[in-house]
Amino acid sequence: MDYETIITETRGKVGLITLNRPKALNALNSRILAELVSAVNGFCADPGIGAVVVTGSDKAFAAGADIKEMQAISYADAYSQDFFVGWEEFTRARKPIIAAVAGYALGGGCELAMMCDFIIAADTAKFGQPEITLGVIPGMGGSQRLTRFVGKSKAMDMCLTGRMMDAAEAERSGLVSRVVPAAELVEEAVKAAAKIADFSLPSVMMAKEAVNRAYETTLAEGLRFERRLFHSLFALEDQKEGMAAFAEKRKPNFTNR
Ligand code: CO8
Repeated sequence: MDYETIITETRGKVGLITLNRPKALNALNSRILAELVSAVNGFCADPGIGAVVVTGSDKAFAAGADIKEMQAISYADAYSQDFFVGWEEFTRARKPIIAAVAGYALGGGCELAMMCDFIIAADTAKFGQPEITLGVIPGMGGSQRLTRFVGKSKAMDMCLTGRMMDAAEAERSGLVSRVVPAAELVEEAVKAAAKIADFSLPSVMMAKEAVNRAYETTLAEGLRFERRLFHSLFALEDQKEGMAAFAEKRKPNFTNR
């Protein structure tokens, strides 16, 4: 499929999506949302793909929702169309998605990165929720996900002052999993995704589901959920293969069965 606002490619078992609205610093409009969701769904449906990387440009992962598209929207339209509800579909992807962030990840851009399973940041990355400076508040999950990532004090600071956080602070605060030199960002993210894609896909998907459950439920329920998933993995050939390979001191050959 031909896309206008993103570029898709495959690198081995990794699907790579590059946001591509350079003149608007990858501002997220309805078109980019539709294309991103379509690309992610396509990669999730492709049995040859085990993980996905979403990245932007050197200057901006994404500088937020498209302010020029949003500015004329009435309350009636925003409410009745449930404006931007489509982003929820992005979070329903079952294969892992890594955000590779360089430059600005602001507003909806920061929120998109947080919708991914983890964030690898270039040392040039800058995260922020500057919506307050526009007379609004985060609307794609920033007030909720940022608070879970970095805690109340820092999330309040970010959402109330609109200030940006650099890559080092983002790593210190738990927002990003690792920081790499900007020139190596995509290569490092694809390498991490390729490593994941080499594991057994059902166990990768269950690991993602189990970690995500930690955000949605009590500890006792989460532990029970994890244990039941763990038990179910013993029904897979990949569990037999993985453990046999360890005992036989060889590399496992997972077949996703
Ligand atoms: N929307 C639309 N266009 C943008 C955006 C944006 N978010 N960000 C940048 N652009 C455009 C600029 O208008 C400019 O276009 P033009 O050349 O036509 O004037 C071009 O990108 C380059 O930008 P700048 O000239 O401003 O570049 P600078 O290097 O000087 O500054 C900044 C870079 C600091 C990133 C600056 O562009 C900026 O502050 N951008 C806006 C950041 C922002 O406020 N983001 C939050 C947006 S609101 C949001 O994300 C809400 C999400 C929730 C929605 C949920 C709905 C339910």
